[in-house]
Amino acid sequence: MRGLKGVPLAGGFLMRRGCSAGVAAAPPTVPAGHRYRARVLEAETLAEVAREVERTDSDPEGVGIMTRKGRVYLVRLEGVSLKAAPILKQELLSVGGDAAHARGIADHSVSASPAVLLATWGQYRRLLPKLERQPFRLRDLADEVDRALSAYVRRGARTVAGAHRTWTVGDRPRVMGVVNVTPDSFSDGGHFLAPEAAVAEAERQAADGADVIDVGGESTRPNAAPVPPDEEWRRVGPVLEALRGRLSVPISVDTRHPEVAEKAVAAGADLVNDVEGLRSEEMRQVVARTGAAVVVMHMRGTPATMQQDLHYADLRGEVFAFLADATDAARRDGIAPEQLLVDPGLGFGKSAEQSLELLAHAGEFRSLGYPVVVGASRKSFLGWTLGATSGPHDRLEAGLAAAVVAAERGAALVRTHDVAETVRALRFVEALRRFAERPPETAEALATREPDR
Ligand code: HH2
Repeated sequence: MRGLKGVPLAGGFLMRRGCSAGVAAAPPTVPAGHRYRARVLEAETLAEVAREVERTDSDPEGVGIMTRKGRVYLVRLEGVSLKAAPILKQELLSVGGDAAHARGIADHSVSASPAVLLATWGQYRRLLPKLERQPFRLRDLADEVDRALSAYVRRGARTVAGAHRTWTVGDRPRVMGVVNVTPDSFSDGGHFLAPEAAVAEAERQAADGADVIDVGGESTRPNAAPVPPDEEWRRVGPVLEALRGRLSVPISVDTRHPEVAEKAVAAGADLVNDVEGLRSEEMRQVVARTGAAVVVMHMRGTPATMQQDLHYADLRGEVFAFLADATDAARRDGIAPEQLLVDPGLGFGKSAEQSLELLAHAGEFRSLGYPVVVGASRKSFLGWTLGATSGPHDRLEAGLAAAVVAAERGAALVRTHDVAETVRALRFVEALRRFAERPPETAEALATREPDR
């Protein structure tokens, strides 16, 4: 490759015109300049692509057409069968995209393969109807790709349905404040064990701009001793009773015990924050019966065991599969889509590097179609980036940076102990997003923001 006299390009080379292998080029007579002002544009969303195309004074009809070509979306699939994979690749190539799959598909040494599809919005629109006419379950595959893409590009307000009220997320990054009524939580243990202290903290957080208050009675830090449900209720019950009708924002109960969740909803909680991700059938029944909203969080094992085995063959794939299966089971058990939120569970059975990977890719979980919650506040993976001696209270700035990254990736709700600071940091993200996503002017281009059915 070097012999091509190329310019390094992130692992590859761009060939200079007029150069051939092994032949030295004549030195340029004039220094390379910027006659055309060549500038690589940053356009993440289709709206941004449309605005850039518009600014060439392009024909309005052309804006829509070109916007669909302006950004490649990568979609990963698991378990594509030996029979389906070659057809999928062929159909993608026929519309100008491509698909990666295992080498073993060619020589039939594997029976199934993961796949990564690479195509523009317009290419997917042409691909999906073609796949619908194909055998080997490619119709189902097309439907799932369609749903994932539509969910991923969807931005803007949506309603969450709680037990006693509905509220809005997605219009701007929102904040879930944490109040731990525990003696042993890793960062605020013992501060709010007295009900009056917990109620005052909840009121303070609401005044500071929290959009939801999450009240918990059991620490789920690594190796925490489990708390029996009756003890957990003794802690959170009086706080929830006292808060009933006192706050204008919804209340969440952070519990993995169905009996606590049920009593909490009866005492006014709107949302159940289940760190066990609705693994318990009884919990799914409580949520379905009470109509509570629910955060489905990924955790391996229990807080007592979760840090014992940190090996994942495919971290993001495993977390995604868990959340997909858990939300599918929830829907089968009568929980409505508007009740569901998902959370990759940073720090829950993950190393520091793994939590960073999940945070960096938090936007992928939007493909599931539910609002994404991210909790990084004061966690040890933040400390890991700062050096071994840092404690939970040295992590404010890193926690704010993590909140900003999560919101930028499209998290709807950021869970934090530092409400006032996080609200201020996320106002900035909101301003940035509103600017970046100003709708394009032409109606045709606007239409490209929506799935093109
Ligand atoms: N993190 C903690 C607890 N609950 N819930 C969701 N949905 N996401 C999280 O990341 C999350 C959570 C851990 O933090 P904290 O409650 O402050 O600590 P402790 O479990 O020690 O009480």
